[in-house]
Amino acid sequence: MKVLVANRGEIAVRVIRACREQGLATVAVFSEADREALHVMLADEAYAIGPAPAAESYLSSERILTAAKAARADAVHPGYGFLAENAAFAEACAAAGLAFIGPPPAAIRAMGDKTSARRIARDLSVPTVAGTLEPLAPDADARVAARGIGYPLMLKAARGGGGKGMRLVRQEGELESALRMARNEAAAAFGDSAIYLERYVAEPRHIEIQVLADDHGHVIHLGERECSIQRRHQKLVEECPSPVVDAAMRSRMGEAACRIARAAGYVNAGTVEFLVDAEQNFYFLEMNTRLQVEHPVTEMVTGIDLVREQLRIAAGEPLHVTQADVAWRGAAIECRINAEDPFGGWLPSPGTLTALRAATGPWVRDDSGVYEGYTVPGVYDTLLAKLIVWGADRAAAIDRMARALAEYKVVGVRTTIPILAQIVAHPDFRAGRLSTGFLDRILPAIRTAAGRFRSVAVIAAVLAEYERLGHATIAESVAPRDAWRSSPPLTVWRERTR
Ligand code: MV4
Repeated sequence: MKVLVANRGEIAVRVIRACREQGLATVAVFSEADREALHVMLADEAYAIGPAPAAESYLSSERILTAAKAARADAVHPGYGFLAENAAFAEACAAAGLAFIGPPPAAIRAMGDKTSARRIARDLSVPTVAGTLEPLAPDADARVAARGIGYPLMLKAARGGGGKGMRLVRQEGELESALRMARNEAAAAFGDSAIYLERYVAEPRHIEIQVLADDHGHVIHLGERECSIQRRHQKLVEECPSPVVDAAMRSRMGEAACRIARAAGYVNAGTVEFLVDAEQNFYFLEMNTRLQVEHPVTEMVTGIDLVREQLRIAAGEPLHVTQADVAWRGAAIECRINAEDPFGGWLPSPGTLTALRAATGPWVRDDSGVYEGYTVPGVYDTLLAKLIVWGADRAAAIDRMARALAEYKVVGVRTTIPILAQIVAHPDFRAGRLSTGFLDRILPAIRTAAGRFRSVAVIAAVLAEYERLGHATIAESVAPRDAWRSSPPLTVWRERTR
C-alpha cells in the first residue's frame, strides 16, 4: 500500500509518520519552493508538481493525480487546507482508482453548504443559532428577513466557513451596505455570493467535537477541543478538555455531533463546531470535513492516533474503539508556532532558520515541518510547528507549556513564541476565563510588556559590544551562547494583578 500525501509542512510530516508506523509507503509532492522541505526528505519518494503558487501546485487536482499515477499510489491523504474539503477532488481520486482518505464527496458537499448543514442540524433538533435556513435570495428584502431574526446579527457566506467573509450588523441602517460588501467578499473568496443570516452570539466560546465514523455504521466522538484563543479567525492556542465542559455537557455535545455525522452519511475523521454562550448553551455552527490542525490535543488525552484511524477507516476496517472505550485522561494544550512578528503587525516573517532548538522532555510533543538551516518560504501559511504538551491536569499542562515555550528557540525569523508565553502566563487563561474576545482584550498589555523585553534586548546588545571590545570583566559574566538559555520566567501579569 502506498499513500500520496497531497500537502506540505507539518501536516504532511504528521501523515508520513503515521503511514511509516503502519508499514505504508509514502509519496510526497512538492512545489518549486519546497524542494528542500522536511516532508520531501521524510517520504519514501517525492514528485515535483509545479511552481511555488499553490494554485499551480498543491491546489492543482490534475497535477496531484498525475503524480499519484506516476508513483502508482493506492490512496491520497489531503491533510488540511488545499484540496482537503474539495468534493470534486475526492471524486476525481475515486475516478482514478485512488482511495481518498477522508469523507465521501456527498458528505463534503452537504457540509460545504453551511445552510444545508444548518438544515441537517435543525431536522435533528440539534440547537442552531437563530437565523435563515436557506441563503438569502438575490432579490429578497433583507430587512424583512433580518427583522424576523433581530439585531445584532451576522452575515455569513453560505459557501464560506472559518470566519472568512463574515460581517456583524448592529442595526438596520447598516444592513444594506454590509450585505453588499459580504456578497462581494463571498464571491471573491468562494466563487459564490450566497449569504445567510444568523443572530449574533456575543463573546462566544468556540468548542468543537472530534468524531470518527467508519464504513460499517459506527460513529463515535472523542470529546471536545476548546479553541477560543484566536486572532482574526486564526487559532493560537487549543486545548482538550475545555475548562467549561463537564462530563454531562460533553456527552450531550458529543451525541449531537454523532447524530449530525450519521445524518450526513459521514465516514472518516471530522469535527463539529459549536458556539457556546455565557450560559453554557451550545449551538451548532458548521462541520469541518477534514483532519484539523489542532487534532493532537485530542490524541494526547484519549490516546487515540487520529491519522492511524483515518488510514484504517479508508482501508474499510471497522473502528478499533467503541464509544465506551473512549476515556479522557489529563489535559493537553497546543500552541501554534508561526513565522510571524506579533509585535510588528503580525506580518509574515519568512527566512532561514539559522538556529533551531525545539522543546523536548517529558510529555512534550513537537509537530514540526521545519529543521535548522531550512529557509521558510514566504508564499505559504506561516505555521512552522505545533508545540503540544500533556499534564495530569490543566494546571500541570499550563506549567509544562510555559516551560516548553521558554526552551523553544528559533533564530532567523520572528515567531509567535513570545506572545504564546504571555498568553499561557495570563491569570485569565489559567482561570479558564476564555472567550473569542480574550486575545484582543489582553493585547494592549502585551505590547507594553514587549517594550520591556526590547529594553532587555538593548542591554544584551550593549553587553555584546563590551565583549567584542574586550572588556573582560563584563564579558566573563555573559554566558556563551546566551541565546540558548531558557527565557526568563514571565512576571508581567503578576505585577498587574497585585
Ligand atoms: C458567529 C459569532 C457570533 N454569532 N456566529 C467565526 C468563525 C466561524 N466558524 C464562526 N465565527 C463566529 N460566528 C454568530 N451567530 C462569532 C464568531 C466568531 C468567532 C467564533 C469562533 C472563534 C472566534 C471567533 C471570533 C470572532 C467571531
